[in-house]
Formats: sequence, C-alpha cells, structure tokens
Amino acid sequence: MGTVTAAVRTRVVARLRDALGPQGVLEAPGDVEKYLTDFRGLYHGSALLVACPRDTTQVSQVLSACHEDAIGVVPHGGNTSYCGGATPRESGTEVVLSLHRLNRIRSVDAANHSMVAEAGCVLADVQSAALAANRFFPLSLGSEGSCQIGGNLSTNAGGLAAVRYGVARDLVLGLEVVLADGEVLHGLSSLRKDNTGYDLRDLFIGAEGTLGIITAASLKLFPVPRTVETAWLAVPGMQAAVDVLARLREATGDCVTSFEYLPRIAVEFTARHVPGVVDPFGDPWPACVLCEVSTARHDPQLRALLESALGECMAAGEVLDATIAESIAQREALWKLRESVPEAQRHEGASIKHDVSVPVASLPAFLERAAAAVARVAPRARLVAYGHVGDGNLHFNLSEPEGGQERAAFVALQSVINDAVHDCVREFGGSISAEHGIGRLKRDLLPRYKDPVALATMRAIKRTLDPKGILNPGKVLPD
Ligand code: 2HG
Ligand code: ZN
Repeated sequence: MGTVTAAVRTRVVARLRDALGPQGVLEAPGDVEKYLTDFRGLYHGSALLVACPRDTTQVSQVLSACHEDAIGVVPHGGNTSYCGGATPRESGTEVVLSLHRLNRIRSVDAANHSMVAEAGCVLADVQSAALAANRFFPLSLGSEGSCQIGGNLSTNAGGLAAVRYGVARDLVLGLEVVLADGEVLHGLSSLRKDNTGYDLRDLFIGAEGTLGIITAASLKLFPVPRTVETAWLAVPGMQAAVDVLARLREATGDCVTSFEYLPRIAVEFTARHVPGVVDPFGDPWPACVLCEVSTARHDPQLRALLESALGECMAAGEVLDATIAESIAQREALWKLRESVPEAQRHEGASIKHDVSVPVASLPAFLERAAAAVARVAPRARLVAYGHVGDGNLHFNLSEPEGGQERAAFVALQSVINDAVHDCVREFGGSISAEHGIGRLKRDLLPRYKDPVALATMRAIKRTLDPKGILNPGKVLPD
C-alpha cells in the first residue's frame, strides 16, 4: 500500500459519496483538518477523505469499497489517543473513518444489567444513559466528556475506577464489528456465560482498529454506588501508598474504587497552572493519594471504617495527614486536582511520557530503579510519576528541566530515556503500555519488549483477519 492511482482514487471517492451521501463524506480541507492531527500534536497526517457513516450498514459499505481497492481505513473516535492511533499517515492515501454519527444508545436492559451503545457514543453519555435507568457504567476517564466508547474499547482504556471494576475489556459482554471486507460480525450478546468456542470479542478490544471496526458494544452495568467517601492522603512515598492500599482494601471489605498517587511535583504543577485548584494540605508532603471507597448500599458505617483504617495507617507512619471530603463540591475539587495533572504538565514545557505497569507490590522498587536510570541519562529532567497505583499503572512522565533552555537537549534524549524506563519495566515483568495502547508511537518498541511467540501470533491473526492490510495500517504492528 502507499500509492493509489488517480483512477482508483476517483472510483473509491465516488463509491463513498454515493453510499454515504453529502453529509457522510468530508473533503474540504477546513472540514478534514481536525481529523489529521493527534491529541498530543505528535503526528500530522493527510487523507483521501473523511467518511462519516451514520450506521453499521454504511460502515460496512465503506469497508467493502476500500477493501476492493486496498485503501487503508483509519478509525477515528474522540481523538484523545496518546499514541497517535487515530491519525492517518502522511501519504494521503488513507480514508479516515469517523464514528461520531454512530452515537445511539440502542437499548438499556436494567434487569440484565446491560446496555448496547454505538461506537461513537461519548463516554459521558453512556454513563448518563445507564444512570437514567438506575444503573452504573463504571468506566471513567479524564477525557470522558469527549472520548468515545468505541475508542475506549479499541484501546482497552483503564481510567480511574479500574481497581474495582476492571479495565474496558472487563466491562464488555459482546461486540458488533465490521470486518475488513465489510462483513458484519453480529456479536452483541448480553450473555454472562457463553462457551461456544474462541473468544472473538476479546480479539477486537485493544486492537486499535487493526482487526475490525467496532460499531457497537453490549456493556455490563452495575448497581449505582449509594455511599461514596473520598479521601486525600499525604504519604511518605510509594511504599507507604502500596501498604495503605492493602490495608484499606481489607478494612473496607474491598470497597476501594479508586487509588491514585500524586508526587508532590504533580500537586505543585496543578496548583500553579490550573485555575481553581488548591493543594488541600498546603504542606510540602512528599506525595499524596486520592482514595475513593464506595458501595451500592446506603452505608453510614463506611466512613467510620475508612476513618479507623486511616487511623491505623497514621499510627504505622504510612499516612502523614488525611482529609475526607465533606460535600460533593469538596469531592469534585479533589478529583479536579487529580484529573488536571496532564494539563498542568503541558504548561511545564516538553514532556516524555511512559504509560507503564508492573505488579502493584513491585511499584516502589520499580520507581526507585527507573528514577535512578533516568537520572543517569537526564539528571535535570523532572520526574512526574503519578497515576493508577491501585492497578500497578504509573504514568512515569518527565518534564523538561526548569527554565526552558535545555528543551532541545531533553527532547533529543527521548529514545535513550524511553529505553532506560522500558528496560526497567521489563526487569519487573511489566508492560510498556498499560492503558494508552500502542498506536504508532510504541509500534516499533513491540519487537523489543513483546514475547516473540506472542508477537508472531498477533501477526498471524492480523494476516487472517486483514489479509490486504487495510485496517489502521502502520498502527500496533509494522506493515
Ligand atoms: C491520566 O491518568 C491519563 O491522567 C493521562 O491517562 C496520562 O498524561 C498522561 O500521561
Ligand atoms: Zn491514566
């Protein structure tokens, strides 16, 4: 792939215009532009056109037209990917397939604790539709007001409540998927148990559109949490945080829903750059934890349980200070602080990010080892390692040295720093992509870090499901 003759281009464009109608095809540079750059501004591509189908049948028509002429198709959701997974390459020969018009909630089945949502539904709308039926959809991310459920599933997003409810993959009962040649795989099962052979559903989750286009999903719902307590803790460091997590899981009967770690520098960045954010303690503690415990019961005991467990943590020196939100406004302020870290870090200049995971118990040793490895190559880089400690998932991010004068030298070290961090991840049996996917950014790292047999199996699956290599070319696996 790569070159497309003028005749093929004309034929495909005509077929897509015909199938999707005037509203379904964007070609004017001003309309297409926003689909060509990724969220982080790392990639700027070009496209034949942007196809905006309104239903599964139209997605199937797009795929069958592109398949016939071996045209690459790049699925595009809310464009919040951190790895360039939804951006076309520079050749201008690919079709961007935006799912935003597939935004219907097809059904909510409260009795079965399930719902069916189309791929282009914004995550916050999925959550609201569940709540309207007195049910709860627990996937929750900073970008939930703009990311789409199809993208969340295609990247197997993790987010802020995975410690309790699991990652996106764990929340799916079934999928509807359009395959490379336009065939539709009708898998919108709402069954909890179905052992009739291979699990096809899981193939498409986390595949970033390289094996098929998810057009709708049958999702698991839960009872609505009725008692929620949100605490902000000052801790001496990562080891204490991991110890507190274990203690709170046990003391609350496993009611910990979120457990987010922020080193002091992350709190300082948010207080400095994000209007309305204040450090709840004002003391320069080494690190903080945002911890939420919840239950579907009305449970006046939960707060007392939390307080007494925190008392034990304080006695053990694992917690240095603690405050529990007294109102919804206070809870929202704590969450705003946590969710503003990526934005605050953007204000501090260039950053080099690593979305990694290791076993939870290995986090303290990993953090120490990886920080030392980075300090050897970039001693003045500022480490902002924060995130979903409850899942063993750290955003091991670096900001350029203070002052801005060393930006170019810092950015030039990107791959040396990446190798230093990822090699440590490997030593601890971890993953170089915990929740953001592979996309284009990490594609060429896979051969170094993925088990060769696993990688060969992935390639074999790709060849089987997409023999012409038209699905999100150049993402996840090299062409
Ligand atoms: C978060 O947890 C997101 O806030 C973004 O996954 C992480 O900016 C990042 O590296
Ligand atoms: Zn995250």
